[in-house]
Amino acid sequence: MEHNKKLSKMFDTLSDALEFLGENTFKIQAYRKVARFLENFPEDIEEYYKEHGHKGLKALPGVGEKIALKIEEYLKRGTFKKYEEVVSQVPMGILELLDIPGIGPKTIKLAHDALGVNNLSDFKRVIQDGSLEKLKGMGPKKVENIKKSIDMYYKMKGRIPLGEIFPFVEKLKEYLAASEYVEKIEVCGSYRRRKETVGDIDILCVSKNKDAVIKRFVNHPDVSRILAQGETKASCIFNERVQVDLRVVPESSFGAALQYFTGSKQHNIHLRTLAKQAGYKISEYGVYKHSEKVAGEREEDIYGILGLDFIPPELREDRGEIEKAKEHALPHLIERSDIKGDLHVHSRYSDGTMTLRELIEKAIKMHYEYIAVCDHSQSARYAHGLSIEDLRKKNREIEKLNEEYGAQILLKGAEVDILQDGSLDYPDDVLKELDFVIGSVHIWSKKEDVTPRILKALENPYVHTIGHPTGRLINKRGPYKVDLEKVIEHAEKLGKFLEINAYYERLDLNDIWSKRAKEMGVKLTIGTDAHQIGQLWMMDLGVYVARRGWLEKGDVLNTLPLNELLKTLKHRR
Ligand code: DGT
Ligand code: CA
Ligand code: CA
Ligand code: ZN
Repeated sequence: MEHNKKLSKMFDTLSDALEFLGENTFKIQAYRKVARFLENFPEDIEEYYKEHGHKGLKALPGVGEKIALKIEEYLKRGTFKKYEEVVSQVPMGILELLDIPGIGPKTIKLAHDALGVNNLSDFKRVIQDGSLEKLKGMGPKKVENIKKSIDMYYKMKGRIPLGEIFPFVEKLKEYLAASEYVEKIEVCGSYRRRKETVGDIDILCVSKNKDAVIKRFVNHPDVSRILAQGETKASCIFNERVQVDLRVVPESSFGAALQYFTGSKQHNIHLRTLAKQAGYKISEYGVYKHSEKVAGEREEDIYGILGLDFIPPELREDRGEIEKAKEHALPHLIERSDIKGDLHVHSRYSDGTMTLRELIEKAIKMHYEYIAVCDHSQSARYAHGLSIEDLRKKNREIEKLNEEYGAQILLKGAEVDILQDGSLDYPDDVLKELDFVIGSVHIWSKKEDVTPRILKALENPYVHTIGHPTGRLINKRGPYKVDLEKVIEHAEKLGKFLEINAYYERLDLNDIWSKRAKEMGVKLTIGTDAHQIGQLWMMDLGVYVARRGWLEKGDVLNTLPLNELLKTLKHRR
């Protein structure tokens, strides 16, 4: 799918560049449409082209003769002439600016034409000195939003969403573990703590042949650059995107190194202070008392010797876990195996690619008791929302399939838009026919506070949970304006739930807000928001968020077996 992504990005850049150059809008719209289509196209465009040829390309929505030729050219030579031509007319610094989500080509063009802005540092200067604000059509509000977008861009640049890197890291670990010389291997750092984004990847291993392991590492086919290569350490950039550090340590200090390099830094600092008070010294080599080594091989012992219970990596953020470990009062964290089903997936009925039959088969494969099929509602034109008639048709198909499989595996669900006035996008008598209802805000204006809409939606007796409660997209856009304390309070009062959306770019609610919800007495539902069969694994990511949020099995609705789940869902009405 690399080609889909890259080509989609190229069409986006092409449209941005054309817009910056002041070209005709019809073409630009066409390129943008293709970019969006490719982003979501479930098949590999190269495979598709091999099978269906030029004619097949033209059959795709938004693809005419000219665009088909561009795609073909790209598949042959990795780029296309139109792209090269246009992009070469735009200064490099402008291209970077165009890449920042939240700053449009029109604004950049304006700043370029009127103030000579050619790159990000020019742009920051004209924000600082107030000259951007004075331009026609700008003003303080707009500039404020641009500032926020730049901050976000800086903050996120380089940090990679956990879910994006996860499959790669697991494969790399397997690749290294396959060496006969690797005795133990563990990925540590923020990755092991399952933080929502990671800066770099830290791998630790034990080996009797350090040299062979380091060679195997730097010779991996995906290495684009070797940054450092020593006797016990190496650092490489993989796929021009992510830095991986490998350290080979002796068996006798593996536990200490694991503890040290898992972090977080704050957690380690706190732990060291505690150790000092008890007369110990901790380092990446072990725990020492009067220069005698008293622990180091096993990670549990590092905590044990200080009188602490073992602290799961997801909790190691210095948010009170060390105190709780001392009191033997750590939460018993939820496990992936506690999850009995997925409470948010989309089917082909709306904007997903899965048939209901594929979903039921997948549920069985994953040992799920249920999957709630929550397609978009009628006014969600952007996502092929279902008319009432189609929703009912889908419900009947679900009933028939469940009957065929002899169990209520697919639940009749919907992800219903919370409309401008807080009402829901289906009438109550339609919602009543559903097993599970998610209310979501999908459309909002920048200045709008959506809190009243969500509070009102919670009051609808048929709504069970609020989908992706903040609307943020990691690295792409911040949350909408919402007072989550109020939302949680209201959900608690009404006995409603809130969602941990496990889609890798959302992870919404996040760890901190999930913890807050639990503290305030609200349970969470976890759903992947999968649109394709290859996305249901993201339940893992949702469980990581829950664990980082200190949640236990009882805090998550979809740990319930089917019968109890259905009882709970009905009871809430
Ligand atoms: P990242 O890579 O930004 O997502 O975050 P981490 O937590 O993986 O941080 P990284 O890669 O810089 O370092 C890995 C671990 O090494 C970190 O979690 C804790 C440990 N560490 C790094 N620097 C220090 C330090 O100055 N003091 C202490 N106590 N530990 C450190
Ligand atoms: Ca790291
Ligand atoms: Ca590192
Ligand atoms: Zn949604």
